[in-house]
Amino acid sequence: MFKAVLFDLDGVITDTAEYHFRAWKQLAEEIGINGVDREFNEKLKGVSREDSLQLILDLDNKKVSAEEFADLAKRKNDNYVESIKDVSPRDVYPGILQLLRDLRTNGVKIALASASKNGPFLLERLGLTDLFDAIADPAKVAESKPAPDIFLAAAAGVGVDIKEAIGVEDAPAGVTAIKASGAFPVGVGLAENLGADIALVPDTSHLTYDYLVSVWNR
Ligand code: B16
Ligand code: MG
Repeated sequence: MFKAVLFDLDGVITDTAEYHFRAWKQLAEEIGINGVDREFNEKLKGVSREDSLQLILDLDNKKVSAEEFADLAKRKNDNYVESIKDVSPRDVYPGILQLLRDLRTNGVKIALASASKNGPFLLERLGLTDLFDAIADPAKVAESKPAPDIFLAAAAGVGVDIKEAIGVEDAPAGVTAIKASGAFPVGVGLAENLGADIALVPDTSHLTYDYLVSVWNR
């Protein structure tokens, strides 16, 4: 049996993937870059703030100074933080609270493996902090998703061998990170985005404890 579940946050626990998208789109348009649509956004999901900004600038071959780069990243984050200030427990995606409770009841460790530096703040707003045994710190890992580092840090945080852990992700970069880590990947979303070779649920209401047990034993 698996001993830990390592959760991505944005797009798995709550709908903040949408707020990230809107904040990036607004920033891009403010600097005259119009290519940040939903299709392009799939490339940004799970990717760190700095790497996301670089991908957006690359859309238009735009070069900026280090100072301007830092300023743009801050502008996006200020915008994003403003949009999540009213997040509440009602915003937890369907099925997630029950899943976390069932994992605890069954002695399975729970860790956060989010690229977001706003992760701890969001877990507080969502009322979920106490259900998590560990939160991996994205500021302390060498490489961000699609590198495996954050999932390895999350498993280490709960003292579980990565091979005995399930990773849950909504983003292509995140699925690649889980596969590279050696954890068992479970995707939330579409096969056309995440690949048809992993266990997939269309949305979190299907992400039950029994589902995880069944795919683990498949
Ligand atoms: P922040 P996840 C990721 O979170 C988001 O998917 C991605 O869009 C964002 O750029 C990244 O966190 C960094 O977030 O700017 O708040 O530090 O999906 O790994 O939970
Ligand atoms: Mg995500």
